[in-house]
Amino acid sequence: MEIEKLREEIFEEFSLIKNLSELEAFRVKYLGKKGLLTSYLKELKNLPLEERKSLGRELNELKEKLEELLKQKEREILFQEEDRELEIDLTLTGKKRDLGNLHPLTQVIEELSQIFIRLGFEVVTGPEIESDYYNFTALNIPEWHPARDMQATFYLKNGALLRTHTSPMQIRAMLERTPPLRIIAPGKVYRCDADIRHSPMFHQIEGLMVDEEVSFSDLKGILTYFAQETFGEKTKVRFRPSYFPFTEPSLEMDIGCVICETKGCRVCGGSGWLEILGAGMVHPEVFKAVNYDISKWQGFAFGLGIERVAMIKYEIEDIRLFFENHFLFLNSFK
Ligand code: FA5
Repeated sequence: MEIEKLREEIFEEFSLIKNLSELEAFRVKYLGKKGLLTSYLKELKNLPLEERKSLGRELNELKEKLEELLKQKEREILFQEEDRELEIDLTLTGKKRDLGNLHPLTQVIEELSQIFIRLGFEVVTGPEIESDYYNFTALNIPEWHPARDMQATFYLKNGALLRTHTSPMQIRAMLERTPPLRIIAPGKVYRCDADIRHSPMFHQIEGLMVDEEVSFSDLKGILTYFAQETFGEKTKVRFRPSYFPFTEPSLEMDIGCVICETKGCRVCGGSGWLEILGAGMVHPEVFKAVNYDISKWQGFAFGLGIERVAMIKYEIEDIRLFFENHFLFLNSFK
C-alpha cells in the first residue's frame, strides 16, 4: 500500500468538505466501523512483523491527525452557520410597528380647540362631578327647570351631580379671572339620554368671551368662522332663535349638511340642516352671580356637541360607535 498516495487523496477529499453532512460522510468513509482506515488497521495482523510495525504507526498517526482535523472542521462549520443566521439582510422590508392613534373624539376636540386658540381663547378644564349651584343655580336655571329633573340629571347620593353640560365652566372661569376673558372648556358631560344620536355620556366644548364691547354679531362671526374652518369654506350656517336660561337672546346654530349640501339626506334626517350648538349673550343674572358689573361687561357663550361635529365630519350615523371600541372603527381614524 502506498501510504503517501493514500494520505494525499484523503487530505484532498477533506479539503472539499463544506457542511456537516459531508463531514459525517467523510468520517464514515475513512474512520467508521467499516471505514477504509479502520479496515486497513484490522488487516495489519496479516502482515509480517516489520511491515506491520512501520505501517501500523503511520496509519495510526494518519487516523489521529484526521480525527483532530475533523473536530476542528466541525467547529468551523458550526461557527459559519451561526454567523449566517445572524446576518442582516438590508434589502428585506422592515417590521412595521403598529402605532395606535388618538380616539376620533379626542382628535376633533384638539382640532376645534386649535381653531379657538387661534382666535385668542384659552383652554380650561374643570370637574365632571359638580354641585347643583354651578350646574344650575348660578346659571339662572330655576328649581322648576326640566333639566333639573331626575330623568335628565344623574344625581349622586351626597347631593352632588354629574354635570349635564360644560356651562358650569363659565361660572368657574369667571370667578377665577378678571375680565376681559376668552375661554373654551372641552370635557365630558352626562345626561340620562340614549338613542342613536344621544349618549348618556358625551362631550361638549363651552366657549365664553367677556369684554367691554362684545356684540351679537361678534358671536355670529366667530361661530361662522369656526364652522367654515371645521367643515370647509363653503359651509352654510343658520341661526335660529332659542331659549337658554343663562343667555339672552339665545340661539341655536345649524350647519348646512355637508354631505347633501342642504338637499336632504339620511345623515341630516332629510332636513338639509344639522344642529350643532346652543349659544347666546350672557344673561345679566349670570354676571350678577359672579359679581361682574353688568353696566360694564358684555359677553357671549356657546356650547357645542363634539359627537355631533364628529358624526357630520366622518359621516357616522350611530353615536354608540364612538364608545364601543371596535378596532376596525378606531383604526380608521389614523
Ligand atoms: C346646552 O347644553 C347648553 N349648555 C349650550 C349653551 C352653552 C347654550 C352656552 C348657551 C350658552 P343643549 O342641551 O342644546 O345645550 O346641548 C348642546 C349640544 O350638545 C347639542 O346641540 C347637541 O349637539 C349636544 N347634545 C345634547 N344632548 C346630547 C346627547 N345626549 N348626546 C350627544 N350630544 C348631545
